[in-house]
Amino acid sequence: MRRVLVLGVFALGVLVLVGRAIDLQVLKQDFLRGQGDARHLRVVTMPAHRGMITDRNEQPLAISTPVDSVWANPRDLPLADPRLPKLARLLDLDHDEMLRRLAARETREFVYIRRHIAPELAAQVLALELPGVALEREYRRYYPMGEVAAHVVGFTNIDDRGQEGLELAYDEWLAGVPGAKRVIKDRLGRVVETVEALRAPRAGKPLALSIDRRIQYLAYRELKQAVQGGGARSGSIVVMDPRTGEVLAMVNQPAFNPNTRRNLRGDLYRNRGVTDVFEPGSTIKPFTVAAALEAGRYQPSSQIDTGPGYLRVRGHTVRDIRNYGRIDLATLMAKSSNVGASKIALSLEPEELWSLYSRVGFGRITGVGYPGEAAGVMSDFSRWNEVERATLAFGYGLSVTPLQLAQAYSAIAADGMMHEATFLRRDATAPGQRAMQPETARQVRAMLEGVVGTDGTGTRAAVEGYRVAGKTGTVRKSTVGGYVEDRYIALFAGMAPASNPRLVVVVMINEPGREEYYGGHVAAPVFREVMTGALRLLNIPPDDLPALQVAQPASGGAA
Ligand code: 59J
Repeated sequence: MRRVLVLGVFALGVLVLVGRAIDLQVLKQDFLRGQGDARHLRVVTMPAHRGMITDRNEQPLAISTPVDSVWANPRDLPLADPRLPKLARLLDLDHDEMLRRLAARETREFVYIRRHIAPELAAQVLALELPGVALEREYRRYYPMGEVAAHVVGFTNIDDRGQEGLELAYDEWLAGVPGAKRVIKDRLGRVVETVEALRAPRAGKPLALSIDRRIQYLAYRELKQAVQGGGARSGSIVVMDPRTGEVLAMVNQPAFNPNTRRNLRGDLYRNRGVTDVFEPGSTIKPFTVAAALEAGRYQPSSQIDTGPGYLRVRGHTVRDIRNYGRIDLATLMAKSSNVGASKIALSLEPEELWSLYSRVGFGRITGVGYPGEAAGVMSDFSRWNEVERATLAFGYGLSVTPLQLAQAYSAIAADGMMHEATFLRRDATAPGQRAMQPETARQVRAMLEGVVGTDGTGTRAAVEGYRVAGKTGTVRKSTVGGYVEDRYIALFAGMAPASNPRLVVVVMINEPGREEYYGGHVAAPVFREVMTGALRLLNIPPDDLPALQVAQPASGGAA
C-alpha cells in the first residue's frame, strides 16, 4: 500500500514537470523569444591567443593569426532573404547546400556558415547586413616552415586544439584559457555594447623548441633527396646535441604540409623518428664493445679470432661477409665483424651486456614526451639463450627508434654521460646519467674513428677538416617468415668533432633502392652532408687541421 502511494506521488511530480515544460517550450515560446530579442543580452567567449612555437633562436615554427568565422542564428535568418545567394557567392559556398544546412539546424541558435576567412572578406560579409548573420573572431594556426618541421611540430584542428606532435603534447601550455563577456547584440547579431567582462582570456604561453631551423632545413633537404632521389621507401634523420640531449633537428620522409592538409594519411604524418622501430644491426656494436671494456676483460688491443668468417652457435650460423682472421677491437669495428661481436658477447655475462644496453636507453622510451613514442623491444637477459646472446651483440633481436639510437650515441659522444632527449630548449645543462666510464667512451670513440678511416666501412661519412667517429649498418628486414633477401635498412650513426663531439647525427634509410643499399653507401653520404653543414652553421672549429692544410693548396692554387 505504501509503495503504491509513493509511486503515485512520483507520477504526479513527473506530470507537473512535463506540463511546465510544454508550457514554456510550446505555449509561452513566442513570449520568451520576444523577451530575448528585445534585450539580446548574450555571453560570448573570447578566444585566447595560442602561444607561438619557435625554434631555439626564436624563429617561428607555428603562429596564430586572427581570422573571422561567419555564423548564423537560423531563428533570425529568413531563408528566403534575397541576399543569401550573394553570401554564398562571397564565401564560395554552394547556395542550396548552405540553405539545407541552415534548414536542418533551424532550431539552433548558432551555426557556422564558413570558418577562418580573411578579415577583408569578413568586412564584405558584414556589409550585406543579413539579419542573424555575424562574425566571430578566431585564430588560425600557420606553420611557416611547412613540410620541413611538420612531424616535430604537429598540428591543431580547426578549433585550435593540438592534434598531433608537440602541438598535442603541449596543448594545455599553448592553448591558454578563453575569456567570456556579457554583451548586448542588435538584431543582426552584432555586438553593440559590452556590459561586463566576465573573464579576460588568458593567452597561451610560447614554446621554444630545441630545434635549430637551419639544421632542420638542411636535414630535410638531404633526406628528401636521398629518399626520393634514391627510390627508398622512407627515412629519418635525427641531429642531437650530446652535451644536453637537445634534438636540433628531426626529419622524416615521406612528409606533409601542415598548412594544406587534406586526406592526411597516418603514414605521412607519423613522426617516424620517435614512433617507428627497427633492428639496429651493426650500429649496436659500439655498445657491445663498450660492455666488454666495462667488464674489464678486454682492452682495445685485445685480439679476437673471427676465422673462418663464421661461427656456429647451437645450430645457428653467424656470418661475416669475409674471413677477417685474428683482429683487435678497432678492426672488429672498422670491418663490422658479426663473428667478433658474437664471440665477445658469449664471453660476457648476459647481464653485463643487458646492463650497458639498458643504461644507454634501449628498451624504454626516452622521456622526450612525444605522443606515440615507441619504446622498442629488449627482452630481459634472464631469458636469453646462446643464439640470442650472439645475435643481440650485432643488433638483432631488439628494436630501437632513430631517437633512441641518437640518444645512445650521445653517451659515447659525451664521455659516457647520457642526457635524456628533449624537444625543448634547455637553458641550463641537465646533469645527465652515467652510462659508461669516460675512458670506455673515449676508447670506443677512437675505434669509431677507424670506421670512417680509409679501411673502414664508413669512409663516405668523412668530413674535411674534422675527425668523425661513427658506425655503418646494413640490416636485412625481418618478416613473419624470417629475414628477407632484398629489403634492407641502411644506417649511419656518428659524431663530430671526435676530439670533443658537439653533434650526433643518425641517418636511417628504409628500403633503399635495389642497387645501392649498404649503410656505407646510402646513409653515410647523407650523414656527411648534414654533419658538414651543421658544423659550419654552428661555427664549430675543425679538429683535424693537418688534413685541412693539406687540402688548402690543392683548392687554393699556389700557396
Ligand atoms: C647483412 C643481417 C640478418 C639477421 C647481411 C646485410 C644477419 C643475421 C639473423 C647480408 C646485407 C647482406 C639474426 S655487410 O651491418 O651483416 O654497412 O657497409 O642483416 O647477419 O645473422 O647482404 N654492413 N651487415 N646482416 N642479418 N641475422 C655489413 C653488416 C653490417 C656493411 C657492409 C657489408 C650484415 C660492409 C647484415 C655496411 O655491419
